[in-house]
Amino acid sequence: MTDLLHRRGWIKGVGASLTGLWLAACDRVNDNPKVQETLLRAEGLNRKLHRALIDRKALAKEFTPADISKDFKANGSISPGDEDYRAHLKEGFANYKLKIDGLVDHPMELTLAEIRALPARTQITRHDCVEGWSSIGKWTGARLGPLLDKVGLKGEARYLVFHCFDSLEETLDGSGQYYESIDLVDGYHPQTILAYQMNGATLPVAHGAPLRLRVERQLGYKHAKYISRIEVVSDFKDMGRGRGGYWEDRGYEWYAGI
Ligand SMILES: Nc1nc2c(c(=O)[nH]1)N[C@H]1C(S)=C(S)[C@@H](COP(=O)(O)O)O[C@H]1N2
Ligand SMILES: [Mo]
Repeated sequence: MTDLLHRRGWIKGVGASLTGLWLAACDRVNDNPKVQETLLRAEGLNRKLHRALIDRKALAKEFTPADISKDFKANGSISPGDEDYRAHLKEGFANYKLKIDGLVDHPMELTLAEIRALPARTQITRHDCVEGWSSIGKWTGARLGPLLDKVGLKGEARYLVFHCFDSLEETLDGSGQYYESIDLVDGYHPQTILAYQMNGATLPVAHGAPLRLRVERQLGYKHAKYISRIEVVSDFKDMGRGRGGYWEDRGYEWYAGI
């Protein structure tokens, strides 16, 4: 993970410019107060960037079984009518396969049995929806980080796009189909999982069966339900209406960190 961030210049960029600034500050420009002030401000900015990255890797709060909501609200699509989804549901998802493709070395199609066999994590977390409600639930799923390592991300990979089975809005151009995207910091976050269980039971349809994203440092709409495909991209400009997600295309922020 740290390697990957290094490769993408996240950490290296911060470290290198800090060193550069330090050397410069100790050198010939030392006596120019104006330059010095600018340098100090830039260094402060780099520290903030570094701190921001560390903050983004921090864990979301986890709760105890006693905290689990009796009635976890289901929101948005709760029973997709889309034909391909209905067909999978009818078969109990026996022929469901999660596609992972795009900027990867080894595109994959995984059955639910294969997904259940991947390194898993269980967590009790609070889900916060922008509409102003929260619920606490227990989620079990495959950790996304190890799966990304397994498919192998290409150097240009920047975002993970989660394509979903459901459309919330009927449109001619397909832009009513739910989708969401996250960056690699969230993709590799230890609490980011592809959940197939909720509160110890098979994930219910209302909550995104057979597979939904839990990305615990983000608001509710980033947690894609009914996932059909994960596409690894360098950019999402040409997708949907270009803003990185169904709700982003309708005005919500792409970065919905909590
Ligand atoms: N595919 C899909 N994913 C989705 C939605 C949706 O309508 N379709 N709604 C989002 C919103 S706004 C929220 S708050 C959560 C709700 O998840 P829940 O039904 O498990 O509470 O799912 C998110 N993911
Ligand atoms: Mo939401």
